[in-house]
Amino acid sequence: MGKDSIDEADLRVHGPEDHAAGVTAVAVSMKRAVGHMGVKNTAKTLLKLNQADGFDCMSCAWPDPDPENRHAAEFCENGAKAVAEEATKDRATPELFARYSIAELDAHDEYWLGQQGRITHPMVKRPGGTHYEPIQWDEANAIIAEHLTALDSPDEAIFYTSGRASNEAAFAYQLFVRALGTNNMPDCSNMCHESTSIALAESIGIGKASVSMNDVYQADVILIAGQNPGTNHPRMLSALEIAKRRGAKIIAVNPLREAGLHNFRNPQVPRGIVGKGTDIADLHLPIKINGDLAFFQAVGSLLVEWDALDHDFIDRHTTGFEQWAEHVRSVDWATVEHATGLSRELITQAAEMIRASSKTIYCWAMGLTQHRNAVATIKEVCNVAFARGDIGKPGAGLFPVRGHSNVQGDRTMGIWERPPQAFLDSLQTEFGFDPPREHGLDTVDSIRAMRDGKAHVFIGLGGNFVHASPDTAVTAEAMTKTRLTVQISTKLNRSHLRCGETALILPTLGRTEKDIRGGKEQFISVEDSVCAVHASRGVLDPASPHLRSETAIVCGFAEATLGDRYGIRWAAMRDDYDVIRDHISRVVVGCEEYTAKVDRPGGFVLPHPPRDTRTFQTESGLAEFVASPINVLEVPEGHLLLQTLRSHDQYNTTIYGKSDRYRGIEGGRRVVFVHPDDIAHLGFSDGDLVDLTARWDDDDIVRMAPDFRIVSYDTPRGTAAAYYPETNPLVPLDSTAEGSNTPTSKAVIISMAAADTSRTRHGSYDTQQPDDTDDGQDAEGSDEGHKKHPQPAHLS
Ligand SMILES: Nc1nc2c(c(=O)[nH]1)N[C@H]1C(S)=C(S)[C@@H](COP(=O)(O)OP(=O)(O)OC[C@H]3O[C@@H](n4cnc5c(=O)[nH]c(N)nc54)[C@H](O)[C@@H]3O)O[C@H]1N2
Ligand SMILES: Nc1nc2c(c(=O)[nH]1)N[C@H]1C(S)=C(S)[C@@H](COP(=O)(O)OP(=O)(O)OC[C@H]3O[C@@H](n4cnc5c(=O)[nH]c(N)nc54)[C@H](O)[C@@H]3O)O[C@H]1N2
Ligand code: SF4
Ligand SMILES: [Mo]
Repeated sequence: MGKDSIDEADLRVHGPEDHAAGVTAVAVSMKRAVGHMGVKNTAKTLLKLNQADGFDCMSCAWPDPDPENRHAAEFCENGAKAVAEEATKDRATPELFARYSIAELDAHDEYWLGQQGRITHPMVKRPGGTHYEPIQWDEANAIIAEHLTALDSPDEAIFYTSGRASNEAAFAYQLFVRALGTNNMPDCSNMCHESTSIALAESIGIGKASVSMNDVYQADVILIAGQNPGTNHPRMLSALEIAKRRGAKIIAVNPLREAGLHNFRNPQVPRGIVGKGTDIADLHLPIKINGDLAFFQAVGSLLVEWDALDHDFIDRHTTGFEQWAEHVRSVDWATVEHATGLSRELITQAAEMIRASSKTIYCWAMGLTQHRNAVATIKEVCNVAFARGDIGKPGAGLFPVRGHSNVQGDRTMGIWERPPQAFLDSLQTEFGFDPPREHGLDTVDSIRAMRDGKAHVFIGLGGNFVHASPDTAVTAEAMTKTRLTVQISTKLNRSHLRCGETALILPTLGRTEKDIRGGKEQFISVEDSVCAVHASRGVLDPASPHLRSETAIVCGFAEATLGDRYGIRWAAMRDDYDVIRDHISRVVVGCEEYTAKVDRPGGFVLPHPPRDTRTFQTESGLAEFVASPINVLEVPEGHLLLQTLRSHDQYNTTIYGKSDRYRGIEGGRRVVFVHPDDIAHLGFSDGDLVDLTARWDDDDIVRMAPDFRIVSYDTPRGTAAAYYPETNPLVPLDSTAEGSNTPTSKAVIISMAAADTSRTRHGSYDTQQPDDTDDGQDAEGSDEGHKKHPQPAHLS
């Protein structure tokens, strides 16, 4: 597959930009919006985007300012692109599915698939079929019911959720899954901020950010580690600009000098258009990939050495300080410098800024969470915050910036394979059945279960499981072994093509669209990164009359499967989301009077004990200092440590376009960014075409992604960067974070070899497709499948 795997003929490399946004951002937003939606719908949607009476941006989970402080244009370039992508006038109709077989569709890349437009009809692939064909909703629901009922145990089914689902859909979905009898609810969070959820739960008793937007404006110092806000949370730059104008200092901890961390030209104000913009980072630490645990520990060590500690907070609210202080006092600077690639002077400068600040906010995203030591690293961030008393006071706090726009809300609503017992108790009281208590499967374990023939049905509430998950070849193969896959989707993606024996595509309304049910206009609700929950109402007519909302789809197959088991009123919930919200009011802590509260302008903020009252519902009842050893990830000679990241023109596996303006890439995505000295050292030249190979010492599989152009780039020696999802075939399924099981997408040990141009060209991951992956090995003779190799040990 992937016609454009090698010949990204238009690829041009300009070198990175020194600022983010500016007038180009506005021009790009408008061009995309008008190109996809036309002038009328552009005006209709963009003016309602992120407004109190409009719809919530479906892109990232960055919070909105208070309703009275919102601009008329309260969105960014990437928000506009997300809207354009959903509200496009293009349609993937039954004719498209009749014209192309599944195999032919699979020959195209993710960009092409998305460009076919919105799916208009429920579609089915029947056993042995080569094409998708239209199907009626009732029959689709009957197929789901039949397959689920036929299982020996409900634990043989997997119910995935991507973080765009509304609170109402998520609540109904988890209710259905638990009434069926399983907690097999993997979600995109498992690949995203799971390390955060686990670390924070242990350190502060709740897995969410302890700050509000106003805190961001008031902070003295904002530290941003492992996050690229200019692309992935662009409106964060507006908030940082406000903070900076009030005197805040910003520290960026990032292997790359990302344009958005450098300078921001706010297109909403004149100085952003004609002026030089606002410099963002006062201090940039170009850390080596995976060096953050050592970095934060070194900062902690200096704070202890200087006695720059909030003793009052430490005495009253924390436990474990002495052991931690003892541990960091003996930090070995040579190890720190080796792990971080940073000098002691630079780290000291950062620590001095934190010492001088009476209120610091610590932000992080995937650069911290997708590592083997991610949970320990995030606990180390907490340690530093505790040492400074930076939690539960204005202008300070922990700020994991969430990805998908409602990923946090989905968790609040119970989408979790490890649900808290108290949540299950409330569910039991409300609905009168005893929900399953044992933990379910997360994303990685779900892949294993399907691969090993232990799970036979996969249902995805949004997302693109096949291409978002690690080890693409293994995941794709696992999916094709199932009896039934069901994808609730807006647009075509890889997961529709690497599917089960029977496969359903259930097309859904998106956020931009009006949702009329039971004769009235329904609204949905979402939660952002700072625990603010509010309503969202679409404005456009649905892309097709055959679409149903996610909530209606879930209630539909739930009723078909469970009938009136436990007396759950699926039809009532489907036709009036207030009925679901009444249940939420009684089941979810902090959501009393949910419908009324959520529908006020700006909604309401969920309780957060550490933020609100400095109370910590941990095992000890206190904020917990945790000491962790520093394990340096050693990369063997001849190899590089690869991080897989997002371009400025994609939303996860949805590719909007093939450029990455801020990093100076145009017209192609198969590039690998490498330091010029490493390029020379490894015997290559800038622009060479290479195959990337990854090895993982716990198995003997050689994973390969072909045909990447080397781009000389300012990344620390020994490290490399390339885009997700093209590089997902390189991420080993078993290489996950300790404690959270999150794939280590930011630390893959790779080597480069001159591209094998004699090979028949395939795209992205088909080259990984072994003849038979049953045991992860492939038949001899397959040119580029999984090959057995003796493995050097290279992780310490
Ligand atoms: N436009 C757009 N917006 C998005 C998304 C999108 O795809 N497109 N995705 C959404 C989702 S689901 C998420 S989770 C977020 C993701 O938001 P980010 O986490 O910002 O996304 P990534 O592109 O993965 O970028 C990771 C950043 O971490 C840095 N990094 C990599 N390894 C390390 C390390 O070891 N240490 C440190 N300190 N830094 C490191 C990289 O250089 C990069 O700047 O964005 C959300 N918003
Ligand atoms: N190598 C590598 N892998 C990664 C990451 C990485 O950094 N590197 N990041 C990980 C992270 S942070 C995440 S969150 C996951 C993302 O994993 P997913 O959430 O599974 O993937 P997405 O690409 O966001 O899903 C896109 C699909 O969602 C569907 N969709 C869009 N809008 C809607 C809607 O409103 N409703 C419904 N029902 N469907 C809709 C469309 O059909 C679209 O094709 O990927 C992870 N994988
Ligand atoms: S910052 Fe995120 S939520 Fe806000 S408009 Fe941009 S993409 Fe949408
Ligand atoms: Mo994410």
